[in-house]
Amino acid sequence: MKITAARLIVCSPDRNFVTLKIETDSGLYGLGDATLNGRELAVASYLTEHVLPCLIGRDPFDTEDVWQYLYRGAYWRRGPVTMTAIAAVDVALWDIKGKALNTPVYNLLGGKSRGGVMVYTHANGRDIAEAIDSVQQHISEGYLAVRAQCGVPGVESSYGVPKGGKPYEPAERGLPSESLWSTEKYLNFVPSLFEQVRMAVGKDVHLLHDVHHRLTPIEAARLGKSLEPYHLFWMEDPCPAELQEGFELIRRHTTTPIATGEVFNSVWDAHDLIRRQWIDYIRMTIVHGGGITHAKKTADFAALYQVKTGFHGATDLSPVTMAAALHLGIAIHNFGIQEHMAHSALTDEVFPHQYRFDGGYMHPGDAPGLGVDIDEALAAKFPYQRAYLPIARKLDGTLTDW
Ligand code: EZ4
Ligand code: CO
Repeated sequence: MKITAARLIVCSPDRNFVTLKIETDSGLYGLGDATLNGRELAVASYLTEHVLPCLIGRDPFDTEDVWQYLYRGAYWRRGPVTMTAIAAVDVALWDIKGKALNTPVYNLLGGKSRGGVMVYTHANGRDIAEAIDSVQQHISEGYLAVRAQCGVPGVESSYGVPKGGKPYEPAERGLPSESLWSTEKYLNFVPSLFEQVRMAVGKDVHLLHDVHHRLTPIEAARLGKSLEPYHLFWMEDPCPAELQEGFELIRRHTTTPIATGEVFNSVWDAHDLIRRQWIDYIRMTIVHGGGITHAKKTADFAALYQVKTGFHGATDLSPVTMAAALHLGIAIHNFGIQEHMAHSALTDEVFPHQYRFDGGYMHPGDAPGLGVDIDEALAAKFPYQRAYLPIARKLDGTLTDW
């Protein structure tokens, strides 16, 4: 089999998505997600100008060789733009491979290690009462694990809290909006949030929380310690993770489990975090971390150190990435949990898919390949619109991590 064509579909059904379609001389095609939230066209250009011309004539079964060709062969390596571009190609090739062999991709990755993929979803509220309602709402939908975020008194527009009654969406059209941040107010508030949520929902529900890179290691250590009585499933991204050894300090002080890595793009970003056992869950996602080929290797490396996966799964990861994550998640032994922030009905219509939610678990479905398609005619009705993630400033105006 040979690759005959490769092109991008850039669309915005409620939010921007960049999708790669690779066609072959067999008539089969594969889809890959190339969405990098707020920097979409950089990846699109990297693919169109530099990668796609090199794919024509290659055998789509050669996922390892194509991956090395795009990684080592570029000389310049790693970084979110490059690794998202490589991921798009890699995932599209796995999709083709599954279709050609008439089997779901999970069968090429080890088969099923479990009956379903446990997912967590997002609950949020402007105040604690609303947050508790939101957690309970998701429990009644069948979720076994829920992430709780809440407005912090005295801090305008906290991370994860929706504006104006709309579902929370991490990117907004127009130029970047600004939000304010106070570590002091946050640290004083969050323990009371989880005290009340835990009291309301009982012991069995898995509760998670995303700190979104906003603390220093010693502040994160304090937070982790103060949350211990409420037995969180994890504390996510407690601090910016460029400084991997910063996590050693957090670890020394708290038994609250730690998840990090949604902004990572290769195993090298998490190499020390994993081999030193400074984290419990690695969140690097398939779309930003070099595709299924590299995510599988990263998961296998993490397994040696009893670190599990907890892949990023917000709405800026398209249904193609969600499907890929579910195929990998059901196959690997050290799967931990999968994030599931539901896409809008319009996004789901543009990307018809086989995966489904049932009683707290998701299943990738049994269609050959990934089981996701794209309705190109519908996608064309929703052209790309520039959008950005917000930025954050401290109360005195200093730019800080969003
Ligand atoms: O801010 O996906 O855990 N989920 C998250 C997300 C991220 C966005 C960034 O594009 O942290 O809400
Ligand atoms: Co996060």
